[in-house]
Amino acid sequence: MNRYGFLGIAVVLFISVLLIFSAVYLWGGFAGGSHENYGFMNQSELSAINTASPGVNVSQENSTVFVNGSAHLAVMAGPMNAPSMYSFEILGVINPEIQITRGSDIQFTVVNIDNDSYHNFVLSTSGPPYPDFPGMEMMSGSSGGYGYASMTGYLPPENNGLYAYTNISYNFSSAGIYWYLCTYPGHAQDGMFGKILVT
Ligand SMILES: [Cu+2]
Repeated sequence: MNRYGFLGIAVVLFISVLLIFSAVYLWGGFAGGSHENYGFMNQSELSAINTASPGVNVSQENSTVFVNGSAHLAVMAGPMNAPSMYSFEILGVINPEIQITRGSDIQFTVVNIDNDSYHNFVLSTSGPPYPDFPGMEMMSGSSGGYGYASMTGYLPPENNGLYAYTNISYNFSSAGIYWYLCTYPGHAQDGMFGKILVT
């Protein structure tokens, strides 16, 4: 084999390694990253999940959602028809109080229905007032910070009729007060939060 043969083999090997690394990188980046952990649903799928599951009752006048036992709750982030875009909507109620019986496993399906902003959904033991960047303090766990129980990554805004969503489950094993909020800078500060009462 002459030197051009070796050169050819070297080039083929180089390109192969490059392709393999690219594939691993892209797969990891799109499928494995914690902040990419969401799917998309269309309008009819959204309508299908946005109903009260067994054990869930709503009081519009009291802005309260009652959950008796383990259940599923669909949470809409950034409803465009709300007085403020910094809102959650659960079963037609803006930033409702959620009352949960102790020991319940709640599966939240969080859907970003906003057409121009990212949102997330965080369960915390700390209530308002929230600072501009509550997420940083929750993550750091610094003293006087905001204890967080569970959180989703940021969901991108609606795009071409597709809504980003993710699921998050939490077992409310002890009685007390929790809060749900969006930690996108400024959102919780501007009112994107609600109370959870576990009894
Ligand atoms: Cu938000």
